[in-house]
Amino acid sequence: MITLALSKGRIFDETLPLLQAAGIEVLDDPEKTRKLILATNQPDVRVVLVRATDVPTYVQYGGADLGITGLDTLIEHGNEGLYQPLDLRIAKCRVSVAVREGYDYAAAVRQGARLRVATKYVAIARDFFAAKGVHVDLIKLYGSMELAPLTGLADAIVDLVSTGNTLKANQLVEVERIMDISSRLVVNQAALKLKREPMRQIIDAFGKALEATA
Ligand code: PRT
Ligand code: MG
Repeated sequence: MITLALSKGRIFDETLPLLQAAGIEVLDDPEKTRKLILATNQPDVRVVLVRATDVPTYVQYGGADLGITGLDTLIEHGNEGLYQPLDLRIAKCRVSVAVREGYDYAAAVRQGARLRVATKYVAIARDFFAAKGVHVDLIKLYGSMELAPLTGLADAIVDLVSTGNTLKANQLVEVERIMDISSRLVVNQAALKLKREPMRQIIDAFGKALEATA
C-alpha cells in the first residue's frame, strides 16, 4: 500500500490533475465526506487528509509514504528524513513582509528600530531579518496575521501573499518580498527503499505530467 498525505483545499484541488496524469483517481470528494482516508481507483494507493502543517510530520515518521506540502511549511518543519524530488509548481504564492498603510517601514529599518513582527513563519522571518541585520522581536501566531498590525500587536507581519487582495482589504501594504513559494512532493526515505517500484512509478508519473505542462 502507498499512502499519500494531502491537505484539503488548494493543495488537494491543484494536485488532482497530477494524480490524474499518474492514472490515480480519488474516489471521494474531501469537501463532502467525513472520511480521513480516501480510496483511489488503484487498490494499492490511498490518500490521507491531514492539516497542511502536519504533512511533513506524517511523511517524516512514515505515517504516509509521500506528501505534498508548501515550501513555506517545509522550511518551517525542516528537511529531516524527507527526500524532496519535485517542485510541483502548484499552490504558488510568496512570503512577504507587510505593514499598515502609512507605516514608514523603510525609515524604521534605516533608523535601526527594533521591529515587532508577527508571523506563523518564525524560521523564515528570523533568517530573513538576521541576513538584513534588522533587529526583530518575533511574535508567533497561528492565524489571521493581518490583524496584528491593525491592533498594535506588531509593526509588521510576515505572511503568504497570492493576489494581494487580503492585504488590501485590511489596509496593509507589501514592503518586501522574501521568497517565492510553490508546493513540493516530499517522500519518506525508508519507504522509497522498501517500496521502490510503486514509489518510482508515482514520482516518475508526476515528473512526466510536469514536463508536459512546462
Ligand atoms: O488553512 P489552514 O489553517 O487549515 O491551513 P493552512 O493555511 O496551512 O493551509 P492552506 O490549505 O490554506 O494552505 C496550504 C498551502 O497553500 C500553504 O502552505 C502555501 O504553500 C499555499 N498557498 C498558496 C497559500 C496561498 N497561496 C494563500 N494565498 N496559503 C495561504 N494563502 C492565504 C494567506 O495566508 C493569506 O491569508 O491566503 C491569504 C492571501 O491571499 P491573497 O490572494 O488575498 O493574497
Ligand atoms: Mg489557510
